[in-house]
Amino acid sequence: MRHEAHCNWLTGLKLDLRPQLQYIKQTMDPIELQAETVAQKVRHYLITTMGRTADEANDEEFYRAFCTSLREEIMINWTATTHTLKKKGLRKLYYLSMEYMPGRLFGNNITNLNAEEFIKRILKRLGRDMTTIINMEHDIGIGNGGLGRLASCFMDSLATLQYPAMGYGMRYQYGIFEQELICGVQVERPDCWLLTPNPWEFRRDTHAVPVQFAGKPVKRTNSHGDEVYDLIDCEEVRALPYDLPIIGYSDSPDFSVLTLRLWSTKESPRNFQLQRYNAGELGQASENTSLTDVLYPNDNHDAGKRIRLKQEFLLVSASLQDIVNQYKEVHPNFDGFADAVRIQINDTHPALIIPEMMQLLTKNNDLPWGKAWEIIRTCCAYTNHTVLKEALEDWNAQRLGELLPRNYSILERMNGEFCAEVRKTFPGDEERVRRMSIIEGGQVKMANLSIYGSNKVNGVAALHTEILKASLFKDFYEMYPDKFVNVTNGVTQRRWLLHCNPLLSAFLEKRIGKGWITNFEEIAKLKDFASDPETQQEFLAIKRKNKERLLKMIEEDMEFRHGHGKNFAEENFLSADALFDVQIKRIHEYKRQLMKALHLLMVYFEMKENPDSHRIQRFAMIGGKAAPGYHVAKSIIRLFYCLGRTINRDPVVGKKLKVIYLENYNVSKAEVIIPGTDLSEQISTAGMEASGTGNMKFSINGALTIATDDGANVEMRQQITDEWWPFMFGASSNENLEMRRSHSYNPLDVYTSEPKIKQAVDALKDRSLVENDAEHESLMAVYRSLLEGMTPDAFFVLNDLMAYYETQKKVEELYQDPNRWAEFALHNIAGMGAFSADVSIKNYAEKIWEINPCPPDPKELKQVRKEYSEHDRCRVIPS
Ligand code: F58
Repeated sequence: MRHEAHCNWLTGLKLDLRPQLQYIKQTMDPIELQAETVAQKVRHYLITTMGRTADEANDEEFYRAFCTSLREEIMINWTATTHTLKKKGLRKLYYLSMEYMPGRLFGNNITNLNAEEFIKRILKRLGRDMTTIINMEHDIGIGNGGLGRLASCFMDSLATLQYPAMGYGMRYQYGIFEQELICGVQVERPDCWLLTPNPWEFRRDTHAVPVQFAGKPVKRTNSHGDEVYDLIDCEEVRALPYDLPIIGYSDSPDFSVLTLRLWSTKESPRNFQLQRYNAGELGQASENTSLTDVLYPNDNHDAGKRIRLKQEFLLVSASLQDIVNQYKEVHPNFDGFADAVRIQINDTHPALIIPEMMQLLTKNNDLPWGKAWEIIRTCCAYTNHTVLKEALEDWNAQRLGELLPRNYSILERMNGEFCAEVRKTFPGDEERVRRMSIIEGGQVKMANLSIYGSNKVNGVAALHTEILKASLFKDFYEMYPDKFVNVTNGVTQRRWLLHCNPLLSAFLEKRIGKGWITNFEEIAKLKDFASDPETQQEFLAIKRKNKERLLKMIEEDMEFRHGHGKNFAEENFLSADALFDVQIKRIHEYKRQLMKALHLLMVYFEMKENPDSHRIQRFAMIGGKAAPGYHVAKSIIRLFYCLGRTINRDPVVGKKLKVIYLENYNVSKAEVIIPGTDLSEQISTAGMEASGTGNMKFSINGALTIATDDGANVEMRQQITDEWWPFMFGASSNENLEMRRSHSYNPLDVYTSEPKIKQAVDALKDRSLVENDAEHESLMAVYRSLLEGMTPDAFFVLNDLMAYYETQKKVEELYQDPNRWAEFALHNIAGMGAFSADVSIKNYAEKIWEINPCPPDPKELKQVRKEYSEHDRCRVIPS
């Protein structure tokens, strides 16, 4: 019978499963039967792709065979979604980002397919443990932090909401470095996420495209008289894409699967430059094969490096060619391009798409400059993620001219036209022209280019967008007020609640159903339960379990890294009774991890004097990576190490206060840390954190937030309401702005007038925390950043420290009343409906892209299913 003959589509080999299936059919229910079919497929892949039987395969091999089986379910919908988008020819969004942070895919894919229970059954049949198998996957960290993780949350929402969209990025061989702490010193190790084959990626040789660098431009004119340039003697690099499927959440089998296309120059042997090698230039010979090797590990800082510029152009040029190729498959000319294509520039890193599009339209496709410009300005939109001046991208004009001569000529012409436009709008204001110019002082200003070339510019939280309009991009706002819009960030509740916190998800389902999974505004229904003591007790019990899970994870991680998990736990942990006080994010002075450290010192000194001065136990955890060249940030990490050593070993204080550093913080660790947190630390210098997204993840997992009124904290407070937002403190962004403008702040005043602060700061230099000169030097660097130099304490740490200290007292007080604490936490969760990435994406879709959902066409699905042949199907979702 057709259904019983198992045909292996990979090899054409016939596997006859009739005897097994007949036996199974008689003895099992249909779900068990399906589970056995998948289990059989896993065994099958183990043999056909690895030559291993199920009993001998190790966990990694097993993980890969399992994913390969699961993939089959996805491939049908992926093919059907792609066909539908192509056939319908609707407007499509292309999200361009140099960074993504998908984390692990396997577990999340299972969640989005709604298949946990089923997968557990299969693994049980195969005698394997789900957590062990899930942990076999490398965490994909091809980004630095918030910006990259936001891009991944957005991909999840785009797929779930079934928008016509595609993501482009870079397949860095080495993602964000692995952080190892050796006696508190950060050591960066390569992140070898591609050590074993990645079962989720598909190499697409047929979509490879050439990207050209350097060379001599030869001028000619197009048929409209516009100057265009052919390149001779240039370097041509082959960009090869690898596709990752992004599975939209659904409880039906008709889910969408979108494509995240990542470019690589690695696996194209012709990118090796033999002539250079023969000339003895070994490094340069392999420059292009290694172009996509390494992610630049700076967050909120522009490195200005040549290879980075090449990477950015590679993303831009390859993606644009790919977009145009897709367009041309269904359109005869460019008349419909502006209508069909939307390109989101994720920060300025892909902004060279603006001149590159001009070059492609005017030269390759003979469009007049004016028309091409209209198209560009209609298609492109730009998201800004920072107000920090040092993070704004400027490229050395000469370098850009040498590497991308044609783009540079185009930029010069664009800049000429732009400056003329500014002069026309603001006659006689040459200073303004200078400030707004795209090329100025030998630098190309990428933000200025991005604003000029975009249809819309958005900030990532209301306060941030206001700051852009009022200061950073004030000139531009005055010229193009309608361009500026706000789209507040959000996170996907699928990964950051449903997947990472199964206990809390079940708790929610019991009370408010499952609607929140795809419509997070429904989370507001939880308010009705917030004052119910039984609900509070259940919430507290779940929190405790998640805290225990977190302790176990840290212990196992310490055992794995340093071989001393148990000893480490005994010396450095407090139990789940303690307040779990967590700050996890990149280490940066504006994020003020230093304020956390100084507060811990203040508490330490108080407890030393009087052990009963603090009534609760506090377990402080800090995690995050420092940019490799950011010395003060690395010194702050070392300070935490010294603090932990001093405090944790103290026979008296150590019973109530402990401090640990969570090594190598990444997405999969966040999935365990966040549900196990009581207190979320969001304490940036007001006005400096564009939005924050960690703040949202903690809050939806039932942590209370201690926060300055910065970034999206402001809107969280408004939504949750001041009544349930008890731990706000510190100077406002306007106050900080004013202090900076008037140079009125002097940290020495605070230091001398507040004895508690003086005592904590003095500990940085009096050697009481250190064991050697190197540690002393690090702590002195921190000390000097606070009190010495041209702008001491540029991030106003000491200015807010007393307020922070007082607010932490309120935290301790509330924590002593668990039910009341739970009531606050429940109100905090309930107030978070607006901070789903779904909401952000709907806002982008309405305000910026003007796109509509497009689910896979049922006819396409049927057709693909038929072609795949039902009988060979590895059904993961029970039909
Ligand atoms: C972050 N930026 C913001 N940049 O700091 C954060 O407030 C915001 O929530 C998040 O974006 C999402 O909007 C950020 O992560 C980077 O890491 C860049 C990487 C490339 C170099 C420049 C910084």
